[in-house]
Amino acid sequence: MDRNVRIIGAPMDLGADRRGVDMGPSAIRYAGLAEELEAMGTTCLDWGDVHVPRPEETDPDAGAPVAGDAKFLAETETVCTRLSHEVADAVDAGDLPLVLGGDHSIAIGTASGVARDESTGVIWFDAHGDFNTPTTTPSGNVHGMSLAAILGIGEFAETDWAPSPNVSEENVALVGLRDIDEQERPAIRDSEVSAYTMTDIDDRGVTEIVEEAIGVATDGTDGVHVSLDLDWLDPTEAPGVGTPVRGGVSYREAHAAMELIAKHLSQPDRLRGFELVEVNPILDQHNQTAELAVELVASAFGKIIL
Ligand code: B3U
Ligand code: MN
Ligand code: MN
Repeated sequence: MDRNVRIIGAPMDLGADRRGVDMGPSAIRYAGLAEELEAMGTTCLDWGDVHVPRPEETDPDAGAPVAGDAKFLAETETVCTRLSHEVADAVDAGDLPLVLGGDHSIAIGTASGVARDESTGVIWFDAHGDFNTPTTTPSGNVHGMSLAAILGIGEFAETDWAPSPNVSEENVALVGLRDIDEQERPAIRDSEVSAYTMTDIDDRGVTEIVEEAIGVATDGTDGVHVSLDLDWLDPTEAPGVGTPVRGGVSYREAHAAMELIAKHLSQPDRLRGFELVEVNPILDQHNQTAELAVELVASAFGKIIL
């Protein structure tokens, strides 16, 4: 990695039901993120965390500022707006922003900052589609809506902070899907995003699928943002996530995918942002999931085995 990596923590847990994911940034730092990247010859700058209000400080009766059910949406807007500025500053300085979540609702802020000035493809590694809207969500949790928000789908089209206009559906690839809600299915099918399920990975292998996803994200864009939800992996490898789903990618498949990111996006320099989300240390075993997250970033940033 030739550029400096700027680490930005987003200890957000308002977008998910289970507390604990707010400790994700600490757990990932404790797992040796900066040390691992420095050992690869990459300069790491730790910018600290953006402020996230505690649920106890907020007014649960304030109501969502859009129709439907979206818990803490006003607070999510505040946090994502802050995060978007931090990320855009990193990009402006020529650094690579590496955002540590927090639940996946922070992706709205990360994408907004990464794609503020340039057309950006997105690769979304996840068991879930995150394609719900406030009227289709079964849970009211914004972490299950973040990709729809970035794309300005449903009620999010009425907000000025959620959509990232420089991210087009045709340049978005979801990889690893295996848990889609009833109303998410037609929404994903009717959109222009490319969606790859675990069945696709079984059929065609992770290499072919990820290369295709990289092709989708780079087609006509200036750069690519990678959003990595740790529940993309099988829970045997990544137990420390809020909503584990059996049947995810293996340890080796995950590294193979990240190595392809390094191979295809480093020359020329097309990686514009990277985020790690949904690490929940309370549910983890000996910080295993945070350690895995560090390893995967190292692979994505070009760690050479020999
Ligand atoms: N699709 C469900 C569950 C979920 C989404 N993202 C996560 N879980 N991590 C929902 O609540 O929208
Ligand atoms: Mn997600
Ligand atoms: Mn997920």
